[in-house]
Amino acid sequence: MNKDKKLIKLKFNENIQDLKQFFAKNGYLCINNLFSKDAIINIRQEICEVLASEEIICTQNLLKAIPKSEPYHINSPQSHRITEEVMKREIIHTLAYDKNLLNLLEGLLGKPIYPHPNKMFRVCFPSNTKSNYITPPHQDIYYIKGEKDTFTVWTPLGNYSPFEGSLKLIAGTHRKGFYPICERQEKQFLRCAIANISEEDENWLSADCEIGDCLIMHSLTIHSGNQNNSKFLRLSIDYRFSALDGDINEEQLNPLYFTSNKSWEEISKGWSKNIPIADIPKSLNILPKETSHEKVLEKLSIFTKC
Ligand SMILES: O=C(O)CCC(=O)C(=O)O
Repeated sequence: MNKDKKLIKLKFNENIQDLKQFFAKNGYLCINNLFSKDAIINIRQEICEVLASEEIICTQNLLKAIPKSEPYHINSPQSHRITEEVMKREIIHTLAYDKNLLNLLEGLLGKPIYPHPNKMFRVCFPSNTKSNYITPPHQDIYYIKGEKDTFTVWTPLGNYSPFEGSLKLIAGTHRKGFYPICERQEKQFLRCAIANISEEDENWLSADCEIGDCLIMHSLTIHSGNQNNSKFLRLSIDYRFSALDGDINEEQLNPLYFTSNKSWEEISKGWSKNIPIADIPKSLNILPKETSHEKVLEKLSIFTKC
């Protein structure tokens, strides 16, 4: 039984000043029913098709996502193949332009927002498989760099409680700067700079999510996966957004695993809508990926002073 307290869920059409105040204080917004359930189920279906074609899940009852293989390794040829196939699915990218989402993020930031072309999806295996497939505690700013006021939007592709491996976070950590990084422990499977914070900390809050919900976090908010105790894969996608006229790390403009995969032009061939994924707005200030964390932390934030 997971002993974490629960994240507070809010509605996207609540007063924007109230939402902004909540976000500035807590570093997160857990929004109920932001996306259409059909859109999320369609994304899930497409990811499941890719996983089935790689024999990761059983093809009968595709949407149940029962694994039939051991976890594949991040950065393995199989993981690159899966990523490329998933990223070719137009529907993964169109969701980042959802009107409700963009209105909400622009309302929080108070200026036009830019959906980062680089997107992630997660396949979290049950804890009874060989590897411990939990995302350890971290702050996204470590990887994303660019603007301090970058939003992570984590979207579950199923109904996930902490038992099924939903996300958890510590509210208010975005106001405490950069947490020291600790050594990777042997049991930790994912390549990730782990924030030095105890799993036993009593301030962890876990999400209890339904299809259509999403979790918006500040780039400095400490968050982590929960162990997936179910027998199904936990599937999710995560996007990043920041000011259209702000700094951005060049890596955020590329597809995931750019070096081993294809360009946006190749990935987006045949898409029906004109998603401006390869058109980089002139208003952005592109920073080299080697930019230091010190430089990023010098940036101002409208959310960290409350
Ligand atoms: O889904 C997960 O396990 C991790 C998600 C995450 O860390 C993120 O969206 O930044």
